[in-house]
Amino acid sequence: MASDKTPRTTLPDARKHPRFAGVATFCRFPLIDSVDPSRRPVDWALYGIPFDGGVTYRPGARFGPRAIRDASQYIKPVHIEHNLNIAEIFSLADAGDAPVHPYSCKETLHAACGFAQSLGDPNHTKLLAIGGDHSTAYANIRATWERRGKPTGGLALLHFDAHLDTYDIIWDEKWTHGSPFIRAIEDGLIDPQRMLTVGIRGPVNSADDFDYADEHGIEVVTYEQWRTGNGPERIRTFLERLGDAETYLSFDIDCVDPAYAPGTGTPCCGGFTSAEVFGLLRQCAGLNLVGADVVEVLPALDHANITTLLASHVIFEILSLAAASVA
Ligand SMILES: [Mn+2]
Repeated sequence: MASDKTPRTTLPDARKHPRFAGVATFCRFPLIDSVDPSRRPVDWALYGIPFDGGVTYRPGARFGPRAIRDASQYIKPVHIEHNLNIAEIFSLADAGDAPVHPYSCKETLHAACGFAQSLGDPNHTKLLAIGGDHSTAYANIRATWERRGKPTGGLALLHFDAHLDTYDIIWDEKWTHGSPFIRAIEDGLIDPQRMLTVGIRGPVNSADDFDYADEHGIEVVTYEQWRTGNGPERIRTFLERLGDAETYLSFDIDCVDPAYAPGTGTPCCGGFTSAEVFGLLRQCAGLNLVGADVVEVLPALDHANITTLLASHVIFEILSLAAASVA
């Protein structure tokens, strides 16, 4: 797999600059201000949204971006199954953290969306947000839609999660980590007929929880349907139906079993292993991925960095599947 291609992302040589030294950026990518856009337009800008004011249970995901940066120092650029080097295919940059308003979910989403829209070249750069709780996904979906989806209607959505996240109002509040997709659908950012949610499992509050998905045509594959039922076939059919539609990927770390991802706010037992979820992500190669997020990592409840390490590998898998589609 030796290559003589010029890298589009300059990474520090780990044989000269140890992975445990220096200021941590996501996956050791350069800071966005150090990338000369006239020489090398940024293909994917990664940025943090350190906000957890939208949670309904255990807080702490505001510390996610910083902890994931630290754990991601061990990410290397070559994906052996896709047979590619993400640093050769993409110019990748860490754009720092979006501004947040810790006492206001709505103001945070507005500020984070504005920040995301300012990154790189609006006609070219794609956005990968690292949360933060799942409410922050709305900001990156809106910024991505402004860049990509607006002329063609709503974006397609691939959603990995233990929870549906289409709950309307919780504690009199419309903007929570249970509601990013209902708000994005209401605002026309996401086309529910081209939305797939994978990894759902119980217990749930009420059987009615599934009504919104049923009424709007959202394809829901529970973990058990994936493991023992027709889930894999339905996922394949969904991906074929998407074709080259502009697709956003939202990855809640709690789709993975708490044995593999204990550091999260609303854990749900009996989910994907790390290897299973990597397999699913690899199966999505070929998608026209135009934006993504990785959310709900709660470092204070993590053990031995299991969850932050997994989140950084999920970021690598997402960038690699995007690279596999253009390589
Ligand atoms: Mn979620």
